[in-house]
Amino acid sequence: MSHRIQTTLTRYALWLILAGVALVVAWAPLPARVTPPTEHTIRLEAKSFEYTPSEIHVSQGDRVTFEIVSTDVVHGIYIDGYGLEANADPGQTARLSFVADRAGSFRFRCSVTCGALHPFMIGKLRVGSNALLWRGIGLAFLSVVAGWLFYRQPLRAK
Ligand SMILES: [Cu+2]
Repeated sequence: MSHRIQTTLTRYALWLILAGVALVVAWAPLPARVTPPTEHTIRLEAKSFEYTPSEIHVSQGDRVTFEIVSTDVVHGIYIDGYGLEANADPGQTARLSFVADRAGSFRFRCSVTCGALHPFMIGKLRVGSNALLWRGIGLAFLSVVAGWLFYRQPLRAK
């Protein structure tokens, strides 16, 4: 009898601790934001059949402005995942401004058929994760722990 009560108490205590940790993970202010949102103006040179630079790295939440300069024929840009598009006439700077609110690795590619190797005119935009992602990972981990606890100490019918 007393053993059963103790088991129940232990289980409640565990759940309480788990819930507390979950709240902290979800809401605790971070001691220092890893990187405050910044503005990037990136000159992106387009020529058949490449972008320079071909890889761009920003942090989630940053405002990004591409200044696309074509040095030969008409090129374009389409950013996967963001669904953004712009065309760049030779000699004219095309601007594409957006907030990098989605973390991950996205390809950008030429959106104007510009020649034989046009399909291979590809670059990469990497948007580094922010705290939100880490909180998500933390919570996912906790739910796994919770699931494991529940599995180990299933509620008894009586
Ligand atoms: Cu092209």
